[in-house]
Amino acid sequence: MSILLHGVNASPFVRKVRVALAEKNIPYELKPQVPFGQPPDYMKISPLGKIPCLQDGDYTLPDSSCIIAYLERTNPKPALYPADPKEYGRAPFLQEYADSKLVETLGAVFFQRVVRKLIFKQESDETIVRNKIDVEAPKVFDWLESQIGDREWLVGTRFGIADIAMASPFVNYGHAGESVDGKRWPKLAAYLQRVHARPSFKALIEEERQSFKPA
Ligand SMILES: N[C@@H](CCC(=O)N[C@@H](CS)C(=O)NCC(=O)O)C(=O)O
Repeated sequence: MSILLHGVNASPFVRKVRVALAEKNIPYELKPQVPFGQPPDYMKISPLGKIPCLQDGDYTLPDSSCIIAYLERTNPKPALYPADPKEYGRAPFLQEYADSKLVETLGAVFFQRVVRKLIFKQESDETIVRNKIDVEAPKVFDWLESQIGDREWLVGTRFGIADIAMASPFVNYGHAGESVDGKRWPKLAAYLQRVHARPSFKALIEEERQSFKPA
C-alpha cells in the first residue's frame, strides 16, 4: 500500500515532507486535510490537530520533522541527515529554527496576504505585514546570511533536512509577493535560488502557483 500524506500543499510543513519524499523518490498520495476544523477522526491520528500526518499502512505519524526522520530510516538513500556527529546535531537545530522563527516571521506575511484573502475573505493587515518584513525578517536574514557564508548547503557538503526546512517558508514568502533582496543578502538569495531550482522544490512551487491562480 502506498504512503498517504494528510495535508494541503501551501503548508510549509507539508511541503517539507513532500520535498523529502521526492528527494528519496518515494511514491505517495496527498490526502487533502485543511488545518482548520479538523474532524474527530483526524485528531486520532494527529492529536495536536496539525498537518501534515503520514499514514504508512497501519502506522500513522504526525509532525514534519518526525515524519522525515522516519523516512530516513525506511528509505536511507539518499541520506538527508549528515553522518558526522556535529553536523548531525546541527542540522535538526537549523530545522527547528526554520520551523519556529522563520515560519513565525515569513508565515505571518503569507497568512495575512494569502490565507486571509483566499480562505477567510478578509483584507490583509498590512501593519502586521510591514512589521514582519521591515523589522523582523531583516534580523533573520542577517543571521541566515552569516550561516550560509561560502557554503553550497547549510550543513556539510550535501543537501539535507536543514535546507529543506529553511527553504520551505521562503516559498510561502514568494506566494505572498515578497522575495529576499539580493543586494542586501546576496548569499541567502543565491542559496534560495539554488534550493528552489531542485526538481523536488521546483515541481511543488509550480503546482502551488497554479492552485493560487484565480479561477
Ligand atoms: N511541528 C509541526 C507544525 C505543523 C503546523 O503547525 N501545521 C499548521 C499548518 S501550516 C497547522 O496544522 N495548524 C493548525 C493548528 O495549529 O491548529 C510540524 O512540523 O508538522
